Amino acid sequence: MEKMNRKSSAKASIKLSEINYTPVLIALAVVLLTLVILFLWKRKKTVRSAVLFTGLCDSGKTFLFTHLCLGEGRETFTSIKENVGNYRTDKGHELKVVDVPGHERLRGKFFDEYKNIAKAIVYMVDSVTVQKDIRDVADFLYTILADKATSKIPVVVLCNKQDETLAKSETAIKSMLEKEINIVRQTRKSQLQSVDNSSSSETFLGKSMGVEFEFGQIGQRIRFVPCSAKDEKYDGLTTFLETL
Ligand SMILES: Nc1nc2c(ncn2[C@@H]2O[C@H](COP(=O)(O)OP(=O)(O)OP(=O)(O)O)[C@@H](O)[C@H]2O)c(=O)[nH]1
Ligand SMILES: [Mg+2]
Repeated sequence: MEKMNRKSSAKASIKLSEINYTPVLIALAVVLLTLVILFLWKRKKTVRSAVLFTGLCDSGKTFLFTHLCLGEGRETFTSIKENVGNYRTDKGHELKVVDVPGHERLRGKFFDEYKNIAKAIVYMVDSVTVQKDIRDVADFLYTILADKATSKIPVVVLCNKQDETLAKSETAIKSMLEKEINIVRQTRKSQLQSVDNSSSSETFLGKSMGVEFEFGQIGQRIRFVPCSAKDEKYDGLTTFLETL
């Protein structure tokens, strides 16, 4: 009996030593490598590294971008694609700046493309035409502020073209936008009621529908800064960029 047992255990040990583990080890290595690559890729995608210049057409985004990142003011044309450059702060900190087109058919698409890597948003406003375009200016700002992807990053509403005599001040622009956001909020609510909003990435802005909207009601850091890219007066913006 003991003889038989010894025989069978010898057979088993021979079989185990005969197994070739190389393919199993290769498969494990491949799985592990894929997981590491996926992890790194996802991390890279969500690293917030860019300052996003956005806003309506003609507000001066590309003009300011060329000043800040290329060190010169250039004649600009309506952008159809983004400009990416680097800005070095006074403290020597390098920041990636992305200037995206403001055309109504493009701005939403570009915002969606860059919102997950944005570490701050510069929302550029043409202070001369803001009153005429207030619906669009407020609507796009609402989209940005209500988006969960950007709700934790600071926003600067840069009130450009202050060199023009008809330019509205940053305080006037702020209160104009607060009034208009009440209307935008109402419109969005009715739109959401007519569709399934369970997967919406949009949050409600402000206290409640019955309370007039004020920027102070939202937790996000938002400031209104005057600017004239033409006269190279953008100290408020560069001071903000130092804090990033
Ligand atoms: N008066 C005045 N004009 C400015 C200022 N900044 C930009 N502009 C002018 O505004 C116009 C539009 O500027 P752009 O930089 O092309 O505007 P944009 O926001 O990039 O526009 P899109 O690319 O269409 O989204 C240009 O003619 C600029 O010269 C400013 O501070 N003052
Ligand atoms: Mg442009």
